[in-house]
Amino acid sequence: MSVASAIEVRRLGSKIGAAIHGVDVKALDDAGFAVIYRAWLEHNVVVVPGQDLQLDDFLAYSRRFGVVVPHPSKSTRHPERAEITVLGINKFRADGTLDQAIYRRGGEGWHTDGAYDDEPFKATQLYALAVPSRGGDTFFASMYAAYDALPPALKARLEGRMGAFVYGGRNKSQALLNPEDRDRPPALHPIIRTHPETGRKGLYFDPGKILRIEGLEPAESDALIDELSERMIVPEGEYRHPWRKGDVVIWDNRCSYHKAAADYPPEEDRIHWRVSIKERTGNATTAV
Ligand SMILES: O=C(O)CCC(=O)C(=O)O
Ligand SMILES: [Fe+2]
Repeated sequence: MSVASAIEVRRLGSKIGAAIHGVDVKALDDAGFAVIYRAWLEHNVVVVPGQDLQLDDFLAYSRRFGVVVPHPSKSTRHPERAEITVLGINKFRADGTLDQAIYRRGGEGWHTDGAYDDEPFKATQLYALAVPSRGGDTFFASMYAAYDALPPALKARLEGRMGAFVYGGRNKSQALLNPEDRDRPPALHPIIRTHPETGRKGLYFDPGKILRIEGLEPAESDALIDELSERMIVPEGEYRHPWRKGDVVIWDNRCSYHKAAADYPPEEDRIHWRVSIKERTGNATTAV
């Protein structure tokens, strides 16, 4: 039984990331879960190593964080559980060539999941089923640290400004979407976004999904997007996760960025189950 008193929280990065020890997420009472949830709000990325989960165990644990919804990329959904995306399978096409959209998924740059949605994913959680012999880490970085490090004049210039975000952004990178899901209108979010649970401000930004900053001339918007792309990652706000089979990792898309290293030997397996989690209140409908 995973009870609160047996749970140990260990910090990973200096401003982001914590590991939870002494837990079996299948047997976690409410007080034990409260310890994990509090650690997650404080550290934004939480790693629970050494878990042995079936599909429904992973879903049941994930639902404690919010509403688990199917991801818009229909072709990569698990055949038996639409809410679970399988990362890293079917990498090779019938002709033997590597499908870069699958191999490099999440590796094109720093991002936050679901910014293209009016109600972006609160969290994303991965469960590692197979890890390669080298490479394949995931990088995380804090939006709070990014905001805190902005020059005061830039903070003032961004306050109240909205960003317009779409899947694929200015490059229209939509290879993993079915054609019928490709032309959705942009979602608008404040660039300086207050976290609904912690009340802290973060730099809510995603260079691969933002189209423009509302209310600016196109050239000024592009220049500001370039500047924010430079400023979004502050080194002391980073944590790099080296995966082990059995790791469960959840990140808070409201206050952190991440990217996959996309550098492991392609002939090796790197397979995760992934869920996308929305807030429990509000319009918790599917993202499609
Ligand atoms: O595979 C990874 O390391 C992260 C992929 C990613 O960006 C995601 O699942 O949202
Ligand atoms: Fe992602």
